Amino acid sequence: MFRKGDKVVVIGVGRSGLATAEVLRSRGIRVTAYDDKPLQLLSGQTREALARMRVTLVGPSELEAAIEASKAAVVSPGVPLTHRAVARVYDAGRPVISEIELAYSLAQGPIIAVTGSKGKSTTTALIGHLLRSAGLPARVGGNIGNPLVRETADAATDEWIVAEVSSFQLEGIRSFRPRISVLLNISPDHLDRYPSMEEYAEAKFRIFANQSPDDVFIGNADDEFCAALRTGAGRTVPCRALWFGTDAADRGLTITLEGDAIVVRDKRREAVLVDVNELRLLGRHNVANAMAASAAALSAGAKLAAIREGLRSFEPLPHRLTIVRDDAGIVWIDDSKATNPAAAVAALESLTRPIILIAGGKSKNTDFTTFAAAVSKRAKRAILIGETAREIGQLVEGPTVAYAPTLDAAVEDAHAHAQAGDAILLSPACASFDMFESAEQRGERFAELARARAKHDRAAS
Ligand code: UMA
Ligand code: ADP
Repeated sequence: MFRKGDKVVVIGVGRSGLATAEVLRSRGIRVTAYDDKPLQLLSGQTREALARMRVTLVGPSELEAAIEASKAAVVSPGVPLTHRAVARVYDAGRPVISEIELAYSLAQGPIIAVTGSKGKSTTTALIGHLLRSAGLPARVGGNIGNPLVRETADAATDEWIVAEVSSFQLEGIRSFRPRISVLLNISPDHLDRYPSMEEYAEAKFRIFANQSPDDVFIGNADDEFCAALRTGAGRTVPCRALWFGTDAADRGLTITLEGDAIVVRDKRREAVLVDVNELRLLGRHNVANAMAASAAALSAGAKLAAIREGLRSFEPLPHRLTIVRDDAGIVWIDDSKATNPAAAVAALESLTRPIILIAGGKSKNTDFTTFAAAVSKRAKRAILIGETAREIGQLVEGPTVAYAPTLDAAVEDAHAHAQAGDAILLSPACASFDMFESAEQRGERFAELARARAKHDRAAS
């Protein structure tokens, strides 16, 4: 894509932008960076990294000249394509590409790309685990946290690259073509960036836009937006499609659920993969993720026995329905990564204990009606925090609703009202950025507070 000596502008100097700059610099490409934050507001680490790579950060007044001198711009996923800096790149007639497009241009091995509103990280990590269990070399990267460009730049030709890709990343692709694509589900999310669900879904559909007839698409037949692709009435998938879903009577499904058994059915066989009770992952939503990951691993050539073993041994990722404390009869569950209503509904439906829920946070313009109905049905107390607290609280009927100014105060309230047998669940249904730097930081604070309460309880008894 670029030759030694070319100039490139990198827009946004977070994880994605810094990795892009690093990989480009290592190939002798000259990089200028732009960020809405001026240099003095960036972290010491970022400033050091820019200095080490000899990348200059330009301000708004120098940006135009930098773009004019450059061949293209690589845009970080958090920067919308409507951003004024990106508009200037378009005005100058230079290509705007995303980091995953750059990553793709460097990739030597085959790519499995996973998208969806929820379940991406779990499914991506699980596919990596299943491939490795089957003895197939694999790397995992992308939206999951480690920028894809670093992984593809280092990968060997026979290594599978399992990439979690967000709608933001897919907006900026041109030729990104995964050998296997996975679309898990589409539920309301990021409606602060997309004007409608249709436009959000279109960004997700870009995952298969460049696939060829020899490639594979894996879709969720239970999901309304995915299932529409199956009828062929509207948009169609340009390659072989495999479907997973829970309707055992549907003979068109390659992976399905019969009772508690995940079953694989294809031309060659009909075999039970695993009993869902053997999974270490909680909830029906994770059964869908396990089905999707199994379909991807099978398509990549993994053997059934290895997939079976991998499904049994996979541990849930942190902050996704993770038990952080279990004593005095009370279970504390960190589900901070439930950053949209559908994920929080999945959590409420996965637990059988009485629930004291802590929810709320930064708005993404999603509707909370379905979530509030699930709270009304499943929670005994809802403690609401952050920007969206009142909006959610007004919709909840039945359980006691309390408002807390901080997560610390919410945990205090939850602990004061918990009885043996209860679950204290942090499943916010919202982003974290109104109170925390990230969902991880929010989850870590919750776990820290839960453990501190444990010490306090032990000291008191
Ligand atoms: N910035 C601007 N202007 C803007 C927005 C951001 O200048 O309008 C600057 C910020 O000041 C900051 C930098 O851009 O310096 C941040 O870039 P970024 O928001 O793209 O974040 P990164 O740190 O590069 O992380 C990104 C993904 N973040 C987003 O898509 C928002 C990470 O996904 C991903 O793990 C990482 O690249 C590595 O690939 C996070 C995420 O929240 C987990 N993703 C969303 C989600 O999962 O829902 C899509
Ligand atoms: P993503 O990477 O898409 O955000 P994760 O695997 O990190 O997805 O999970 C984030 C949150 O979404 C967790 O709370 C998890 O329990 C929930 N979740 C995971 N898979 C699904 C799914 N298929 N449907 C709804 N919620 C899900």
